[in-house]
Amino acid sequence: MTIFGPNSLQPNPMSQKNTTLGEFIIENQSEFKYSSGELSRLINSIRLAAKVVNHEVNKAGLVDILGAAGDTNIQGEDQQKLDVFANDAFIKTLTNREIVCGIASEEEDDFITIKGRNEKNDNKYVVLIDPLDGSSNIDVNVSVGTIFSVYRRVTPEGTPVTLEDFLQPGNKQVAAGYIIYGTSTMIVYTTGHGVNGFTLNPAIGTYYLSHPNMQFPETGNIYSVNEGNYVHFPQGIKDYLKYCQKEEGDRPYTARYIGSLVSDFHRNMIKGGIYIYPNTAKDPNGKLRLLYECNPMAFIAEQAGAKASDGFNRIMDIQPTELHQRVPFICGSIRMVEKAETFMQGS
Ligand code: AHM
Ligand code: MG
Repeated sequence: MTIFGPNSLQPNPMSQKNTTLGEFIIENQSEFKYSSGELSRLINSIRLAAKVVNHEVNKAGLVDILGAAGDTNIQGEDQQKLDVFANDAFIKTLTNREIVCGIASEEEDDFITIKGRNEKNDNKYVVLIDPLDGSSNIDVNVSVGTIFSVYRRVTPEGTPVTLEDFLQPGNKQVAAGYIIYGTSTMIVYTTGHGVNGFTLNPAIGTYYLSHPNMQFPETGNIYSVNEGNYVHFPQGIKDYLKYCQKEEGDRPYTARYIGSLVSDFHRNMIKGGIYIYPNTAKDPNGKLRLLYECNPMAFIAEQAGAKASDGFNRIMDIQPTELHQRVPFICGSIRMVEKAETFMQGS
């Protein structure tokens, strides 16, 4: 087995320097258009919470094994606890760094106000987060993730945050990323200067730059969609799926659907592919949430040369109106998303 970092037997071929996430943040913080130390503190708090959640998610595997031997009810409770655990871990870590003035989470009905040092409301950033995305996959030991999105507040410093600070379009994001708790744990993030991926060496608890300057292939042969909902899909998506399955040129494409957005996106970014969660008759706005699922993934996608759309509009240009707003989501290799859009717009 190859373990990257100081204890590795072989160097990671993609990262000859063995750069750690901490070093990378410091080396690149001048690219951040606001105060350089702020970004470091933000990403540092996220990577710390990610380690805590990673540790707990790994233990969930053990609980599953024990539970499967005798007590399935407790597994269900543990599953719920993990969602809450991840939520608490991120909120606690982000609250303690005196940089975040508000957090919105999939697990919270309303946003949380953080007052900062001396109760002054002078912190500058809001974070929107899905603490444990795809959590129904935990009890079957399949990859899950965390998704985060960061904005600079629009209301004046010194006043409590308002909904307006959270309802910003994706094109105003200053950073976004995800953590994938997979066969290895990775943080992948962007601050608007490309996308970089860092793999956790669990032996020493350090993330190493393993995937510098990640790029979506322009096209690919993977489509990821819950085809069980096919009958409820809009005609444009039905037509696009028939196109994907047609024997012609480089088609038929391969279907790959984990049911964990982070994992499906991550695979498609590396191999080339398209992820689709359309509106259906049952869910007229789709299932995925604009603010802490679609926007951050769209920012990463665009920074990696890909595209994210609702079939008609750029995801990051949609003006949000609600914290937990849902939106149809088509995201991936640019040529594939453009093709899907032509089917949507032609139908
Ligand atoms: P969640 O935030 O409740 O976990 O829901 C989001 C997840 C995505 O990760 C995944 O792509 C999708 O829901 C799967 O939905 P479905 O089971 O309807 O295919
Ligand atoms: Mg989610």
